[in-house]
Amino acid sequence: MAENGELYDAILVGNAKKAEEITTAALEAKADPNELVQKQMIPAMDEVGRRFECNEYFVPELLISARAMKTALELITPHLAASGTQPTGRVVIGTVQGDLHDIGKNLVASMLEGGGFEVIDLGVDVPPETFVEAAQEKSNSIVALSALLTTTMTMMKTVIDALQEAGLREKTRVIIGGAPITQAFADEIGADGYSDNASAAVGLARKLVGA
Ligand code: B12
Repeated sequence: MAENGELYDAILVGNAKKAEEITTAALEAKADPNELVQKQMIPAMDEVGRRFECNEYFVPELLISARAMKTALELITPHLAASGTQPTGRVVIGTVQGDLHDIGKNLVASMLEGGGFEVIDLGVDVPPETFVEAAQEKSNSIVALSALLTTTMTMMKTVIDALQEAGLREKTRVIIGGAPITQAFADEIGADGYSDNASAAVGLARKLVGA
């Protein structure tokens, strides 16, 4: 039997259909959605990453595991949102230009929604000007940037500079995250906050809006 959980196994082998069945059954049985995310889904993707690093998995395996993860996450998101409190603030979120990774970003977006934030998700490969336009349209937003590649993390500074140039920096809080990001990097580029996981991102966003 599954040592780390059946959902963990389904994501690890990239079986989206199984992941869907297990998630549906777990939610019907009133399993804690947050626990499924933290104890099975994220650890499964961590193991996928480890296998990729030691050449046990290649890009096709990453893709099918990512698809299984997304299938489960789509089912879980409404339940995370259902556990939320009062609307707390507004977050414009996206993965920076050049970067197509969106699992962590989607998780952060779901948790923020669950935490009562209105979330405007700009998707992946988002150019700096799109973040600026969204921040302009939705004033007093938190802009949340995700990057998973060391080659794209520098794009976060470009977004902060673009906000500054557009005269929006003062009224926009910028939070950043993703596997290669650190607090030191956040400090270096002048971001207002960093967290290494989706739950802490909610606490961080709440702190920044004074909730
Ligand atoms: C799945 C995956 C893919 C999938 C992505 C599918 C998708 N839809 O997202 C695919 C196959 C497309 C892919 C492609 C590539 N990938 Co890839 N990928 C991964 C993998 C295995 C897992 C990432 C993931 O989903 N983790 C699970 C989520 C839940 O974690 P997370 O993203 O870190 O997010 C959490 C926190 O970081 C934080 N967080 C994230 N964003 C934000 C934002 C804010 C505001 C906050 C506060 C917090 C926060 O909260 C999240 C939840 O707790 C990682 C390995 C790894 N260990 O990260 C490699 C990895 C990121 N990929 C890598 C590489 C090299 C690539 C490719 C270049 C491979 C290639 N040769 O084509 C391409 C690049 C494509 C591109 N232009 O973006 C490298 C990057 C190395 C580097 N130094 O930059 C990694 C690290 C693998 C490795 N060890 O070599 N990849």
